[in-house]
Amino acid sequence: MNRMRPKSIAVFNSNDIYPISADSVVPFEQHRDIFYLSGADQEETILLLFPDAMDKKHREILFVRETNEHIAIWEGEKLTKEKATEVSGIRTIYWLKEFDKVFFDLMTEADTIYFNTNEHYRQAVETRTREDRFILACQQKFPAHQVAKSNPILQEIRGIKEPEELELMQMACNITEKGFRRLLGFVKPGVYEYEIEAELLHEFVRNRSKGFAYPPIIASGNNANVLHYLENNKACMDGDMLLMDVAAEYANYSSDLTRTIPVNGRFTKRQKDVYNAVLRVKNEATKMLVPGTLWAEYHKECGKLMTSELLGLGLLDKADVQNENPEWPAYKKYFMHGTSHHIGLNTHDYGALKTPMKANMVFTVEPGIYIPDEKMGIRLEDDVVIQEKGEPFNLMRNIPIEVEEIEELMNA
Ligand SMILES: [Mn+2]
Repeated sequence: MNRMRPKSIAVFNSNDIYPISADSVVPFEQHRDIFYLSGADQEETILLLFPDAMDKKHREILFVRETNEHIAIWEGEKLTKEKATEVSGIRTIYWLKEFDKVFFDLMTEADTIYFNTNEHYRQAVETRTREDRFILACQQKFPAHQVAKSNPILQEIRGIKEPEELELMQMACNITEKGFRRLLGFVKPGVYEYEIEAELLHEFVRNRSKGFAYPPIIASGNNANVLHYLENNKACMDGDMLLMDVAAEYANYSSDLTRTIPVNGRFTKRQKDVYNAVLRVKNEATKMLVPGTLWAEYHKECGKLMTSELLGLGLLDKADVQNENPEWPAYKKYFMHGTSHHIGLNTHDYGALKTPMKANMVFTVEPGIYIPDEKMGIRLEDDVVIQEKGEPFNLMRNIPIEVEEIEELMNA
């Protein structure tokens, strides 16, 4: 609210419950902005912020769907007014059916309306969200109001994590750790990728996670060279590597882990060499995640680290590098994705990307080397918190990553 213009209102809507067909729906996932701002994890909820409201009780209002005994019996407990205050800290709670009237009245006091558009750098939304429908209706009804964007404010504040958020993210990482340790004793030649998925889900859910923070990638052999492989339906073969990009959510916060292990529990010399090259890039890249670093520059430096490792592995030669196209450097043949993204309430979270990094931003670090000719794709990924001073704090510091430790645990 401190960053809003004078005499302005901001409105945030819940996500819809998305239909499948007939009466089936996708399990509800709250829009992360209204969740971040209010803690309300329920459909058909609206948050309204109006710092200059003439009536002080209208500075913050949460509108929730009116609950009753019938809803309680069929759908379970929904937010009552008291419970909504308890969850959000907001004193003024109205039923949703009062929204139009209250909103019209407040809009007559306001000059500007903040709309919550989705400006995430990777967004590709084709459906019309509840937020989109609100914006269209509002523009029709209040054509003389000025319009402003909530998104840049949210990108900035959500990008820098509060201590409470870091605690929840650590919890998510700890649950992920339990899942990973469980599967180290489970993976062996002949196991199907989906069996590993089931082991992970079991461990996540019994630790009070809703499940995977994002669709799990469990990719043995050459499946690891399909970056967004989601089938998870092949048998893991003796001698192959197994790439797993799998992590738990906790309290709507994501963790994001990648580990690559040998199916039979022992790395070959070549597998170990490629693995350790990726690990060195990860460790060196992590050191660059300090306040002041620019995301774009960081990625250039990661490219240089990777180039030198690929030369060492004999995958590139000097001529490849000397003749490389600066727009698509030679290393991209084996490492074609980014090294880091913000992580938080969304796995690819909000956060400033064009201004220098700041303390308490949380980033993944996830270099990889993909060699289809050698039936191998190796990626390693941890989540780290930028510190005021010194190297970042690794939320996944306890999850095994060294070759020796992986081999020991797989053969215990
Ligand atoms: Mn990631």
